[in-house]
Amino acid sequence: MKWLRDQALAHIVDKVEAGERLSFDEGMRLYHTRDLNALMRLANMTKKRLHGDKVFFVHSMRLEFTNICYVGCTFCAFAAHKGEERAWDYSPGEVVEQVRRRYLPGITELHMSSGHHPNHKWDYYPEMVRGLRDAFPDVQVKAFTAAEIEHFAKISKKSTLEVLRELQAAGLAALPGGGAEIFADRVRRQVAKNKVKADKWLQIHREAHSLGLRTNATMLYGHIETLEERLDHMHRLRDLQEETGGFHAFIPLAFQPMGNSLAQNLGKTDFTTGLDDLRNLAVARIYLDNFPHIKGYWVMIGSEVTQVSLDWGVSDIDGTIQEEHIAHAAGATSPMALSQAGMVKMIQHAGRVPVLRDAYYNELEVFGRGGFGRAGSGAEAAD
Ligand code: V47
Repeated sequence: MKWLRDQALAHIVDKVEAGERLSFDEGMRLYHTRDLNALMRLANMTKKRLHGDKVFFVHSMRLEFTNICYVGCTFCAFAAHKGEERAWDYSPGEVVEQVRRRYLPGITELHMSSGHHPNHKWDYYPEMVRGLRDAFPDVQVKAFTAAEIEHFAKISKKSTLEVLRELQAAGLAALPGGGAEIFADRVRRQVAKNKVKADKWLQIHREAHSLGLRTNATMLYGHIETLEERLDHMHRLRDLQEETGGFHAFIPLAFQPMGNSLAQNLGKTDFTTGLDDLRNLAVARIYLDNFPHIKGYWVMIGSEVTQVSLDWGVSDIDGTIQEEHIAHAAGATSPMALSQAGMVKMIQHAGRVPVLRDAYYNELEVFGRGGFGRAGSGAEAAD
């Protein structure tokens, strides 16, 4: 292979070409290689085998129904205490009103996750989902992280399985992947010591999959975790996916360093670098061979790196979003929203085929390749 400079990857190239699963040590070799061209090619090869040139996105809306939270994760700049001026807390009726106010025709996914509110009773949550389903029957509600599901189980004195079942009956379509952070105990104790434990997070996703609810998985990186701890996180997800097949997407979340005590205590003011983001996405694509999608999350890595990531294994770039507060509270410099036309252009100019999906990954519209190769052009070009 002319293009391979790091001969330590030769065996990995053979395995990826044959569609074989990598061991932990091989995954670590990918994290350490300086042969970025080879890493990119391997990720691209894996992505192409699954999706060809298609890249998925969703016309979506984000809503955080409260920022009041008692948990105290050290990376979080979003949470507020009750009574603070910047705190907000919508009733189920206000949630419906907020969605109505921001709704744009064609939106299919509503992504909601929020703080662990100290006072809301359990009924508040299924009532909110039912209200949304009745008011917007065409919108699929992807809501509540496994951390929130555990919180609901505590306040309702129900099992997490029962909580999931009742939310599903109320109209919940899928679970987002938040609350995973880093599974390794050493890190979890320092960044999210009062939140759902790693095994419980995995168990809740296992239960959701058993009910037919599809879910996502995230990983918060770029703070105090080691590369081994990142790969260990992926390894645990790969094992669960092997068991259930219920994950849609893996989403690395780049640490945003403003306004949170973790960054302050580390004296950290810098963001992850573009190459760290790309390497991480590529390793994820190659290592998580049983995950349908690796998502490039433009809110946290920016539109430019997200566009480049389409050559590094990414097959999904989330959605139009409308308004986002978790990353922006922590210093994200990305815009609050992208237009559908902007997302199509981003994908087309990377030489890929944009596919508008819904929350279940049904393909709603497949676009042409557009003006790839013609600078500044959005016009149709021959393939
Ligand atoms: O769980 C909080 C993270 C998550 C910071 O499932 C931070 O499609 C970086 O889960 N820097 C919520 N990250 C967002 C989330 C998500 C995002 C996009 C898509 C999906 C999906 C899910 O945000 C939290 C936490 O891990 N987070 N603070 C921060 N300072």
